[in-house]
Amino acid sequence: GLNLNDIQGDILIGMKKKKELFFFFSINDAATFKSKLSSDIKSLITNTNQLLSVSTQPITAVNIAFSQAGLTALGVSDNLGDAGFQSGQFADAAKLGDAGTTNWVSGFAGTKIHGVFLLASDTVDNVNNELASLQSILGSSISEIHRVAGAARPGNEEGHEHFGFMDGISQPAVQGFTQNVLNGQATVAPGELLVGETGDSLQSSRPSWTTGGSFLVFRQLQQMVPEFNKYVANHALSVPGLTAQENEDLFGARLIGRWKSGAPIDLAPLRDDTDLANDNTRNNNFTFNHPEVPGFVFASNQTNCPFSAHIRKTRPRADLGSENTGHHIMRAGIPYGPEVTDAETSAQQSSTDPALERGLAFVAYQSNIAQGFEFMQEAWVNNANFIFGKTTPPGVDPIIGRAAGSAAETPRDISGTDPLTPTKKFSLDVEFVVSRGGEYFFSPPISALSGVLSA
Ligand code: N7H
Repeated sequence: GLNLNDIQGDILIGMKKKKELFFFFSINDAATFKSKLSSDIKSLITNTNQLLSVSTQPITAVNIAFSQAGLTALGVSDNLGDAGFQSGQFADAAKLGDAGTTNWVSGFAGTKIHGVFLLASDTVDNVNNELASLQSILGSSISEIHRVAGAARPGNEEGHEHFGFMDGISQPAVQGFTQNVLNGQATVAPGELLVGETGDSLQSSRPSWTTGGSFLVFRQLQQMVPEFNKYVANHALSVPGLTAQENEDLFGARLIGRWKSGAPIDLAPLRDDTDLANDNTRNNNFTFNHPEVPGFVFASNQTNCPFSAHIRKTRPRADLGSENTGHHIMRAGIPYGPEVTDAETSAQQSSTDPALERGLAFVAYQSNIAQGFEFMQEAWVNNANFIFGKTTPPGVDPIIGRAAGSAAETPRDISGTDPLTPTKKFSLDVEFVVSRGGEYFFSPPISALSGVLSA
């Protein structure tokens, strides 16, 4: 079985707090850092068992992860067996479809970042206190490179990302770990998410100290919210029987594959259904295929959900015949940045004020970056011909898709969004999500913090 006392808490269940700080650092003095890592830091790291019960959750949960440059700085020369991790995310920018690296935060550009602390709690004060104690333990052995302060959105928007859509609904269930598998949830072997566990195709060649660790992909994804809202308003559909507002909401929902409430459009194709959204026995229980509908042709029918919808591009369900694709990730991101201001809304201005940058602090865990995040972004999201075998090429994912190797704002043709004329294309010439860069990390088993990583 899995050693839940050794696996960091964020990987399988997420820290799920209202505030989460990502503190990116470099290591200046490896000897001091290692000694503190083992003597003081290790005992502050939150494991999976601690998070499973409210009574054992710390006030502020803490996780830690290292980049390849960080392992090298610590003198760890073991090959973890992951090419993406080894070269770092900056080297991967073109492959991911980032429009160059001019939008990258300077801290992410290169391989300066050695590690990241993830600090999660109910309040910013708790998070800052915990950070202060980590900094006082580590002193000048580390330097801050960058930070991203995540926060759940206020009031009724809690749990929703900045475009307004409920997030965190669909996650893979893990064999031997997930207690109640929900209808329509994909079940994966633990080794698809955790290095060295059953189902990790490189299990036999991983260094033994890495067992139970996971690769953490971090991306700072800026969201152009006023632009998105304006675009959706300007592209309202004209489905008979719907009000103007409903036709506008339907266009937005068809970009994502879910309504803002979280209800899947595959089950609620015309209007939002909040009962469906709130019922976790139903809100994942769909496959995009409808054999129960007479004459339904899976290769051409986009009446309920476009082939290009974000949740279909990133988890094609019945389109691939089986869930056994080997391309699943566990997501643990949180929004960052302020709410849209009245001035932005009334002026319908563009998101140009750096003080108002907002987006998603995207976090994905997997045992193999090439098969997880990279594959999803490159082979599915950014591939205009995926989902394969359909009568109309879907185009890229309208939310996060990029035309490969192109500059920003290159028009991308997307189809399927109009249920009345599913072959109709529209040309997307704005970027709703701009990559500000990120890094690839390894979230080690906690035992390694007083083992190989501090030796
Ligand atoms: Fe996505 N969004 O609001 O549009 N995502 N995502 N994502 N995403 C999902 O089902 C969003 C991003 C996945 O199992 C929902 O939990 C935004 C990247 C996967 O059915 C919503 C950004 C990648 C799923 C969003 C963003 C993915 C998923 C529905 C960037 C990987 C689950 C809620 C700013 C390359 C699919 C839910 C499934 C769901 C949004 C990024 C992947 C609302 C705004 C970079 C696998």
